Order: sequence, then structure tokens, then C-alpha cells
Amino acid sequence: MDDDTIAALSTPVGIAGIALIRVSGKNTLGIINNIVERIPKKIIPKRAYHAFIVNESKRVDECVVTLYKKPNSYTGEDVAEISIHSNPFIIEEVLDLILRNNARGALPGEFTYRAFKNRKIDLIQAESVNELINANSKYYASMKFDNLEGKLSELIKKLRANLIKLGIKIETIIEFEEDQFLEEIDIIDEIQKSSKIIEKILLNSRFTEVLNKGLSIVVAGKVNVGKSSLFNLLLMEDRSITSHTPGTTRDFIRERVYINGLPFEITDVAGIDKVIKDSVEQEGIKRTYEKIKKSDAVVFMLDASRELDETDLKIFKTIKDKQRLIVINKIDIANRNILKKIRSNFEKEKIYEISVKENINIDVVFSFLNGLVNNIKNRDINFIVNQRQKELLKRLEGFLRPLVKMSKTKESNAEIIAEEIRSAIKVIAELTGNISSDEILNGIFSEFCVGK
Ligand SMILES: Nc1nc2c(ncn2[C@@H]2O[C@H](COP(=O)(O)OP(=O)(O)OP(=O)(O)O)[C@@H](O)[C@H]2O)c(=O)[nH]1
Ligand SMILES: [Mg+2]
Repeated sequence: MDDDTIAALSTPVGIAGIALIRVSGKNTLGIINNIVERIPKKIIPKRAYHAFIVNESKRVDECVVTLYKKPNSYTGEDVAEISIHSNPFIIEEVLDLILRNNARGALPGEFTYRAFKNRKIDLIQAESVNELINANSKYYASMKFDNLEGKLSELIKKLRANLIKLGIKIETIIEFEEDQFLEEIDIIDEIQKSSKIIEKILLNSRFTEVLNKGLSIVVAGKVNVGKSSLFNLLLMEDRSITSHTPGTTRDFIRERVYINGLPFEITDVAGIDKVIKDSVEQEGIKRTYEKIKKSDAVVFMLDASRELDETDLKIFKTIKDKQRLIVINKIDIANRNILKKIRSNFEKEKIYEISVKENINIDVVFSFLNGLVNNIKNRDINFIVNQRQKELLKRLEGFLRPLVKMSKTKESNAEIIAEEIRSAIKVIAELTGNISSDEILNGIFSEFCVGK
């Protein structure tokens, strides 16, 4: 099956200037010769040829064909990239024609799978192809591109080379029962350096997930303070119903917005009321507390026109350990005494006065959100890993740390060190895909789209 020649559309189906069909495998050249007219018999690889697709001697479309010869192609096999006009009927006809000429439709991710199998890329790089395509923010995409280029793979490769060097040294010690211990301090230092970087990757991985998923922000406060009004303003559309009737929002509404190039998931929740009228409201409030608990940060809203009450204090309690922005809304109709009382109740907190309705001081909300983004961006994140990589790196780190420590003490047992090295190398092989079960590989590549 891995011998079949495969073909698929690599661009989305739809109406556009160009659609690109990819063909890979040993029949590629034969297919091109059969279905493309006005292309020379001797095609020079990596050169674009303007020609025509013919079906039973009728021209179907004009095209640009580029041929890549094995092994200098994406998959490592003969590959042709055929650009045609992007019209669903033309695409279907050309694909059909290719499939009738000794090829079959590619499975999801099959081109990349072949690239991996033919050692054009390792498993980390293969995964990053898909992660790059599906990235939800500019930063995440850029980090994933680094992985695709092989930055993380390089680190791992270097570590592996050093582990092997050290392993050989240790085996010699064991073999000849030499009692002098490791002078190869350079290698150990190098391994320690790699181990430190891995530690940092693991430490940062909590933040890097946010770069893709988005920071979750909840706008919280008692009923009718103006939460939905702020939510709509952040979204720049009237997404949530606002009204002077308390309890307008009964369930939560979540939307994604981009601020500073990073995605945010902003949630508008049901306002919390002193008296709960019915079970729907009860459920809404339960969800509100759940959302607050799960959020990365909270905008806590108070009302400048109504007395501070126990509901405000109760909500405040739930956000005490959260990153938060506290705002007093409706400053346009504020009551001086109420403002004073609020401030005296939250003496230790920084509180901003705003009016969503009159657009007063709304900048503080944007600054708060920007600040959250900058906290992440400034973290000196140099690698991003996915869940699979994270788990393996954790295991690897578990072998490296004692290994470095043991290697630096004179009394260490060479046999044990040798064993740690072997285990570490095995984890690396899993990471790069040198040893991976079919189940794991299927799991990874089936997530891809067809044509990639
Ligand atoms: N004067 C004034 N009114 C405001 C301001 N912000 C919101 N409002 C009004 O306050 C009322 C309640 O606003 P909402 O945004 O629905 O408040 P909410 O907190 O979502 O309310 P619930 O969903 O019922 O908990 C509406 O009539 C808004 O027009 C403001 O800054 N000043
Ligand atoms: Mg509301």
C-alpha cells in the first residue's frame, strides 16, 4: 500500500484562482505524460511547465506542472504538483483522470507520512506540519514553524549524539574495569545543557498551550452591572442581549477575539443575584461560578449607581486567587457615597472607574488584556511542544537529571549510568519516531487533512 502512487487536492475545494493537486509515487511521471499535453518528454525537475490537461484528446484546463524527482521532494518519492483553475468541476475531472491512470486517492496526512517514512522529516517535524496548518495565532504558528524547520529536532539529535558518546565511554569503563572515572566532563556538561533546556520547555508548556487555545477571560459581577455591554464592546458586535432588566443573561456566552495577535476566549456569564427566582437562574449561577473557576483571568465589575452588597463581596471572594481587573461601571451615573464605600471595601485593590455606555476609560480593559498577553510573550519561550512530546520529554528529563548527577560523582556505578543512558536514548527514539507503534502513527497522521 505504501508503494501505491497517491494523489489529492492540496488546496481547499472551492472557487479560487488556483487549485493544486499533488501526486506522489513511482507512477507520477507516467501519469504526467499520459494526461498533460505540450510538456516535453524529458522534464527537468523543479521547473514549472505551462501546459494543458487532456482527457480523451480534449483539453480540460490549462495547468502549470512541476516535477520533483526522488529523493528530492516533499515525500522523498517522485512528486508532481499540478496547478489548475480552482473550480469544483474541473478539480473533480482532473483528479478523476489522475486516479484512472494508476493512482489512488491519498489518505489524510499520507504525503507527510511518506515524508516521515522516507526520513525526509522526523516525527516531531511531521506533527508540526499539521499543528502549523491548524495554528490559532500568529505566535503559535511561528513557533510551530521553528519546530517544522527542525529546531527542536536538532536539540534532541545533539543530545542523542552526546548520550551515545558518553555511553561508549561508560561501556569501555565497564569492559576494562578501569577505575578512573569520567574525564569526559565536556560531554556531561553538554548533556546537562540540553537537560536544562528541556526543563525550561516543560516549565513553559503551560503557557504555550494558551498561545494556541486562547486566554479565557470571564466578565463577572452581580446582575445588571453592565457585563454583557462590556462583552459586546470587546467583541465589537451586539452578541449578548443587554437590558435594564436584571437577570438578562441566563446562560453563558463565549466568543473568540484577537487582541495583540493572541486569541482570547471571552465569556459573558449570568449575573449573580441575591434572590434566586427559578431553577434556570440557579443553573446559570452555578455555571457562572464554574466558568470563573476555570478562567485564566477575570474582569470583575461593580456598579457605581447601586449600593455595594453581599453579592459583590461573595463574587470577589471567588476571584481572590485569580488574575483580575476590578472596574466600577456606570461612572456616568455614579453616586459619590457609593463610590466611596466601594473603595473603602477594596482598599488593597486597584480599582478603575469606567462607563461602558459612555465609553469612558475603557482603555483600562484593553490594557489589562494586553498585559496578560505580554506576560506570556515575554517569557522567553523558545520551543513549543504538544502533549505527546511533553510526556516523552518529561520521561527523558527523568533519566537525564540523575544521569548528569551520577556522572559527576566519582563513586557512581557505571552499570547504572549505562542503563540510564540506554533508557534516555529509547525515549528519544520514540520522540523522533524511530520507534513508534502503528497505533501512535495512525493517531498522529489521521488528524491531518487529505492532501497534506
Ligand atoms: N448609565 C449606564 N448604564 C449602563 C452602563 N453600562 C451598561 N449600562 C446599562 O445597564 C443595563 C444592564 O446592562 P447589561 O450589559 O445587560 O448588564 P449585565 O451585567 O449583563 O446584566 P445581567 O445579564 O442581567 O446580569 C443596560 O440597560 C445597560 O444599557 C454604563 O456605563 N452607564
Ligand atoms: Mg448580561
